[in-house]
Amino acid sequence: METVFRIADEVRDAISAGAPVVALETTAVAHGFPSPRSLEVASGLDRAVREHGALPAFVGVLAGTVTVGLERAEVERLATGSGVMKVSRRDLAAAAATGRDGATTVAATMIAAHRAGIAVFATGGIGGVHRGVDETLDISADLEELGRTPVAVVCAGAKSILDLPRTMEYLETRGVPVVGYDTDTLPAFYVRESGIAVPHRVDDAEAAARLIAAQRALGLTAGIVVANPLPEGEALDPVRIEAAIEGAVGSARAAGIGGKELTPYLLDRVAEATGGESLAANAALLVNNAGVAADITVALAGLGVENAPLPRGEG
Ligand code: PSU
Ligand code: MN
Repeated sequence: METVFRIADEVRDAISAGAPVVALETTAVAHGFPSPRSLEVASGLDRAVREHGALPAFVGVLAGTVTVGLERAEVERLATGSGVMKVSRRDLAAAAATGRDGATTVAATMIAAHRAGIAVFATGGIGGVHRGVDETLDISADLEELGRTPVAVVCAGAKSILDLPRTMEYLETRGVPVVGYDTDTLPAFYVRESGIAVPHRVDDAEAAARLIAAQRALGLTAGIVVANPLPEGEALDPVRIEAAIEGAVGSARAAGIGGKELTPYLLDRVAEATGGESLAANAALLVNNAGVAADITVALAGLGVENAPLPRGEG
């Protein structure tokens, strides 16, 4: 069998040297934006991480190899290619065995980041408990992953395409700290506040790093959600966005959309209903989260926190 897992040399060297590295996912880029916008977003993420003093490590699947630290051309291949799989935990082995290209979700990116020894990962929004869960049992694998894999995920909360109160309950059950970054409520992606209180708050990157370090020192194996509201000027009108989301959830139900197709379907409908606005906000918050994630990794390095040891026998 071909190599199923690979860490780019530059990323491996940085991790070994204890230098700050931020993992980045590819599903939000490849399935969240049409090309060529997806390429601009990828470049923006790369630049933000570097400007904040860390090394970016995009994660994705290239012809069946789960790769940490994609080259620019490889990110472009996933961002513009057709037939790129959306790969979550349950899809990793199939993608590897069949030699497919795939963009990794939050769950799959966490797995790869942890295996590489990267402690912090930036994304847009995490998956969660879907509205109508009583009938569908649709709960994103992202939540289970957060419950079992010790990677801190910097995000703008979750979109209200989800059932946010139930998403918070689920994270509580799985023992995942949800930490407001300079906020007391869960951000809801396009808007800065959901009105749902978060259990913990940090006011800067140093405080976030201390919390991550304490979680590790205690030997707790859950991930951490660092919930960072999008920049003030980028927030969308809450009434308008809620209407777009209601419409999207209704049409998904009518069309019988479920499983892994549901999240991308809802995101497309919301983008359609808001014109370019939702995409602009999405791009801005991704880049903003990448900068904060880099600040946190720099602070972690300052605390002398080692990345997780590299697993044996990988090349
Ligand atoms: N939520 C967003 N934007 C996204 C996603 C979720 O606001 O791009 C993507 C992420 O990659 C996330 C995945 O991990 O969708 C969750 O999909 P599912 O609900 O099928 O687990
Ligand atoms: Mn699902």
